[in-house]
Amino acid sequence: MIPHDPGAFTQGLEIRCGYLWESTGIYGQSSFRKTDMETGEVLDLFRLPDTVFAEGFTFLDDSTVCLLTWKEHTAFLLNPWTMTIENEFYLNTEGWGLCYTGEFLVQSNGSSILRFRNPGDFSVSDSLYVTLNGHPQFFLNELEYRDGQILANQWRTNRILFINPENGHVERFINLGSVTPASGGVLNGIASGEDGTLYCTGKNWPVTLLLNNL
Ligand SMILES: [Ca+2]
Repeated sequence: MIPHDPGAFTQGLEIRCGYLWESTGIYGQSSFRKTDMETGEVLDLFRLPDTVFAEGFTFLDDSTVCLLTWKEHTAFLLNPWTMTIENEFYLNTEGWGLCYTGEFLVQSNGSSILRFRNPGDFSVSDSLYVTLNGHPQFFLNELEYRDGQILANQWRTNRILFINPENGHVERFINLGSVTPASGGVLNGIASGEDGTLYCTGKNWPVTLLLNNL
């Protein structure tokens, strides 16, 4: 494990270009951060306007980040190196989690539906109804795309779901309850490393877990 800023109300986590990137929420405190993958140190921090509650994000390419807001009906495009807002899209739902398949942005909004959006204009291309053994899975939150699967934190649980993007079936899930730190809030951050290691953290957690062989 590596240290994690316990003041970070984590909403999104992703690894890119050798750094661990993070978004944090709360009105007046929302931020996008570049952190060190080995020490957890915050190396750069962009503070969003006080009127914005930041949510999940994903990289579209090495210099473009798409960042959701919760209820502000806006998705920002950021340059992560200059930490500047370069564009924005209208978002017609609540924004929760986001990942990128290389073709589509995949967005959650706390329901059991994932929306596939075109990265050029944020228009909806398709929707995916997520089920486990036929039962809808609600409160889908932070997302990560890895090896052809969509990984999703399920809000207020310690579960990470592994979802088939073709049919929405949860093919398996893991429960991190036994390794969740005693202090802090809910699990809410999944990032996939190049060697397959999953970096997992949560809202106000003191650590980020490094999980292998999952
Ligand atoms: Ca993620």
